[in-house]
Amino acid sequence: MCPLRQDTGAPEPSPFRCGHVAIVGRPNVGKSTLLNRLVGQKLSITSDRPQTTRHRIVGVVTRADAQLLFIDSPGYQARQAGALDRLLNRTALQAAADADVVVMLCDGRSWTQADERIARLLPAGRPVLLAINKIDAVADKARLVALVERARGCREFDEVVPISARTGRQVELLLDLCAARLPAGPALCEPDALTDRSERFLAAELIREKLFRQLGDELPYASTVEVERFEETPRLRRIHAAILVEREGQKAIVVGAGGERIKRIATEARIDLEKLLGGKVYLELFVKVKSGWASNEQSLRAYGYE
Ligand SMILES: Nc1nc2c(ncn2[C@@H]2O[C@H](COP(=O)(O)OP(=O)(O)OP(=O)(O)O)[C@@H](O)[C@H]2O)c(=O)[nH]1
Ligand SMILES: [Mg+2]
Repeated sequence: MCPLRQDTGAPEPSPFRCGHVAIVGRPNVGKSTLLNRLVGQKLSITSDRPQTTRHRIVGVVTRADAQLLFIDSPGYQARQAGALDRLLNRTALQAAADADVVVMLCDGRSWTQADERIARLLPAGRPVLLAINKIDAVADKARLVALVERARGCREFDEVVPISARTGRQVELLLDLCAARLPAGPALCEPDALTDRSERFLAAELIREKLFRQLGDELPYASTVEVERFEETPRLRRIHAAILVEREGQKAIVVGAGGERIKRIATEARIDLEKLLGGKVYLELFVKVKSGWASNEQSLRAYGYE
C-alpha cells in the first residue's frame, strides 16, 4: 500500500532537466557568438564573413537545475553552390531534427526570405524559440515589432526574445526559457565539461578563424586547416598545423610578403588557444597546396566534414 503523502503545501521541487538545444539560422546572424556567450568561453569561431562555421560543435552549460547542450551549426544557405554548401545545410537541419529544443536566430535589422525558408523547414512537434539578435544595433524599436509580426506569419514560435549575443543582453532569459523546455533527466556530461570537441579540433578551428579574419575577401572559400601533430608535454602543447589551399597562387596570399601574414595568423591563434586551453602553446603553421579537397563529399569527409 502506498503511504499517504502529507500535503505540506510546499511546491513540488522541479526535476533536473537535460537535453540538446540547436541554434539555427542563416549565415552571419550570430549563432556562434551566442554559443560562446552562453558557455562563457570562446569555443566556436566567429567572423563577419558568412559561413564561418563549418562543423557542428556542442557547448555545455551546467546549472544547479539543468544541463543544456547547445549545438552550433553552419548557417543554412538559401542558395547551394556546391558540395560543401549541400553538406553544411544538411548539418544545420540535422542539428534541429535531433534537438529537444530549437532556437532559431535572426538578425534584428532584417527578416529575409532566407529566414522565412528556415522557419518553414524547422521540425514540428518540439519547442521552437525565436531569438532576435543584434538588438544593440537596432535604433528604431518599432522595426522589431514589424519583424516579429512577419516572423510569426511564417510559423508559430513558443517564445520570441530580442537579445544581443555581443553584449549579453537577455541571453540569461533565453537560457532560462530553453532550460524550462528540456525533458527531465540526469546530466549527460560531466558538470565541468565545456564541449564535445577535442583540443585538436579547437586548435584547427581557431587557426581557421584567424585565417578568415586576416584575409577577408581575399580568402579562397576552399581553404581549411589540418592539425598534423598535437603533442602534450607537462610544460606545453606543441601543435603543427597546415593550412590547405587549392592553388599555388593562394599559398602566396596566405603566407604574405616575407611570411608576415602567416606569422600574424599563428600569433593570434596561439594567444586565443592559450586562453582557451589554459597553458602554454607552441604553434607551427605552414601552407600546403592540395587541389580538389573541397570538390566532392568523399574528400570533404576525409577532412572531418560530416
Ligand atoms: N552588433 C552585433 N553584432 C553581432 C552580435 N552577435 C554577433 N554579431 C556579429 O555578427 C557577425 C557574425 O557572427 P557569427 O557568430 O560568426 O555568426 P554565425 O551566425 O555563427 O555565422 P556563420 O557561422 O557564418 O553561419 C560577427 O561579426 C559578430 O561579431 C550582436 O549581438 N550584435
Ligand atoms: Mg557560426
